[in-house]
Amino acid sequence: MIANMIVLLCLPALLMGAYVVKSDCFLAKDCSDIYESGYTTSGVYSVSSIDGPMQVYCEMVSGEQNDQGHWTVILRRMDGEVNFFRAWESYKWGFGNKEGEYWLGLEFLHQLTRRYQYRLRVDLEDFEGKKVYAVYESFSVDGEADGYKLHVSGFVNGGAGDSLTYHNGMKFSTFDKDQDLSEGNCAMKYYQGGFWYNNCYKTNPTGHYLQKKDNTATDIGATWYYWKNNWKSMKSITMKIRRVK
Ligand SMILES: [Ca+2]
Repeated sequence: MIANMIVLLCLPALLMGAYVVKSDCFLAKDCSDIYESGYTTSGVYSVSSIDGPMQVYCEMVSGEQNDQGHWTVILRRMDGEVNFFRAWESYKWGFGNKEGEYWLGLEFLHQLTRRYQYRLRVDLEDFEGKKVYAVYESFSVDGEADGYKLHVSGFVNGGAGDSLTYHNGMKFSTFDKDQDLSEGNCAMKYYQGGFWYNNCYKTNPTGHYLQKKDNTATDIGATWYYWKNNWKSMKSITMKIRRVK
């Protein structure tokens, strides 16, 4: 309610520790807009959504690990503080803590990527501190009527290998909404969370957060097959997008 008032007043404001950035009375649609408005520090900012202002973490840093920066983070795992075993409605609208672990929400992803072209970057870190990444030059998500189907293409290898193309064209699935290509329910079988499961996955970034390597916990971790197979859970996973047009 306060945030809506701020939009009506059309004044920059500090809102609960998050910067609300506007240009010509419009709330930013993503972190690129915020960056171009002169806010170049990584942190939580507010962007517009069909529900009004929504908080998101912006990675503004430039450099090798983040190339041009101004990424809009759509998923982050880093400490296991947030439970990702959630129902369809949670994955639709998003959940978690924007300062820590969260899922931004399928509806927001659809609204953004139906209007503009986006690139996706996945950053991975293992418990030994090694970091790799994968880039997909094109990323979009269909609407709910089409199951929030994923479209990714244009893989660029940053050492991680390509675990996401296997999920291209898949609808999103949760434990209470099975749209995968498995005879069973991938989200239930691995009792993890939600993802664009196929039969079932080559990456499961919403899987259980395992504090360290655990060979007894095959297939339940937050994994990326073509880097660490399906039994080494990541220390951190970040999926983030940046507008290219
Ligand atoms: Ca199924």
